[in-house]
Amino acid sequence: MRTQVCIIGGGPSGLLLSQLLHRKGIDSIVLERKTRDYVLGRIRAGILETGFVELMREAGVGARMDAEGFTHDGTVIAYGEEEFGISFHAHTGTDVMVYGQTELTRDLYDAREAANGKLVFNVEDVQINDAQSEAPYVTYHVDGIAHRIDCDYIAGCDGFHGVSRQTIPTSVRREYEKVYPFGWLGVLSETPPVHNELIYSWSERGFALCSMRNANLSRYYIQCSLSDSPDDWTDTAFWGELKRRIPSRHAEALVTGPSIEKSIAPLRSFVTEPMRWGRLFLCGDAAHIVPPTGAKGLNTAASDIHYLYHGLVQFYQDKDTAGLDAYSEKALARVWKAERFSWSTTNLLHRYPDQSEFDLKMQRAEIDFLRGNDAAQKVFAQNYVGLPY
Ligand code: RFL
Ligand code: PHB
Repeated sequence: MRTQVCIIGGGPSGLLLSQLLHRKGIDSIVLERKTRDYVLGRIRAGILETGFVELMREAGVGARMDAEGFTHDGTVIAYGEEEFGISFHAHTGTDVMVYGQTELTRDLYDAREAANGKLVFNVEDVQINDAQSEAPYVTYHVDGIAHRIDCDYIAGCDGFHGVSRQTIPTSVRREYEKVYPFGWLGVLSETPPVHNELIYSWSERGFALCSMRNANLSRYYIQCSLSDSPDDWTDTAFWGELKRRIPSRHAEALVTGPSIEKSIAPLRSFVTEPMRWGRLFLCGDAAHIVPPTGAKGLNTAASDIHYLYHGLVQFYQDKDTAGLDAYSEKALARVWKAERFSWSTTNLLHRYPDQSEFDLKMQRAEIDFLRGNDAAQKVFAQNYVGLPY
C-alpha cells in the first residue's frame, strides 16, 4: 500500500490530522493498535482551548461540538472556605469550550468513516523504517498477516507508550521528565454539576477539582496517593472526601450518585526533543505529557497538529518544506509554555508529602496574590484559554 502520510495512532491527534489533510486532498492512513470502541471508552480531557475549537471547525467536525458543547468564560479557585473567580472573557476576550475528548474523538471517527478514510484497527508490531531517507515505510501485522505502507511522511500520534518516539535513536533524543508524588482519582457520574464553572480547590487534605461534561454528567477528581487503586475507593468514600476538600457551600449543594467510571492517573511532566527525525514527526502525547491541572494535555496535542498540518499543506501545495523544517522548534516553543503553566498550577494547588510550613505559606501567598492582582489573573486567563499558535 502507498499513502502520502502514514499516521500511527487513532487517538484525537491522529484522527484530527487525518481529517484536516483529507479536506485538503492529502491522503493518509491511520494505524490504531486498539479498536474504535476501546479508544472511545477512555474518559480523558474535557476542556478545549479556542484554538482547538477553531481547528475542529476547520476540519468540518464542529457541528455537534457547537450544538452540545458549553462555553465557559471563567473558572473558580478555592482555598479552604475561600473562593474567587477568574474571568477569561474579561481578561482575554475569549473563553473555553467544555466538550469531552470521547465526544470529539467520536465525531472525528464518524467523519473519517463517512469520507471512506483509511483506518486500520488492531495493528501489531508497528515499525517505522528508513525515516531518515526519502522513502520511509511502515510495517505492521493484523491477525498475524504482515503489511507494508510506503509513504512520504510519518506522523507519530501514538501516545506516551507508542513506538514512534522510541524509533528516534537515543543519541539524538533528549528527554526531560518530572514525576509527581501523587495521582488523581477521577469519577464520572450522571449527576448535575455542583457549579456552573469548574472549581479548582486547594485543601489541607489535598487538591480537588469539580468539572463536568453536560447538565447531567459531572467529572470530579481528588488528589490521591500513587499506591491507591480505584477499588480502594468506594463511591461513598470518594464523595465524602470530595466534600471535605471543597468550600462547604458547594459540599452542601453537591448531588452524589453512583460512579459510572472511576480511574487513577499518575501525574507527570515530560518532553522529548526534537519532535522531528527525518520524515518522522511526533505529535501529542507521543512527544509530551503534562499533569492535568491546567487542562493542557489534549490542547497541546492540537497545537502540534496545527503546525504539522500547515507544514504538510505547504509542502504538497507549494513544494515548500519551510513549515515542516520549522515544526519541531515551533511546536516545542509552545509545548514548553504549556508545561510551565501545568507545572506551576500543579505546584500551586496540591499538597506535597514533604511540604514545610514555609512551603504552605508560599502557596497561600501565591493564591492570595492571584486573588487580588488583576495582572496575575490575566496571565492565568491567557494561559488557560491557550497561548496563540
Ligand atoms: P492518545 O489519546 O494516547 O492516543 C494515542 C493512540 O495511539 C494508539 N497507539 C498505537 N497505535 C498503533 N501502534 C502503536 N504501537 C500504538 N501505540 C499506541 C493508542 O491506542 C491510542 O489510541 O494520544 P493523543 O492522540 O496524542 O491525544 C492526547 C490526549 O489523549 C491526552 O493529552 C489527554 O487525554 C491527556 N489527559 C488529559 N488531558 C486533559 O487536558 N485533561 C484531562 O483530564 C486528562 N485526563 C489524560 C487524562 C491522559 C490520560 N492518560 C494518557 C493515561 C487521563 C488519562 C488517564
Ligand atoms: C476534566 O473535565 O476532565 C478536566 C477539566 C479540567 C482539568 C482537568 C480535567 O484541568
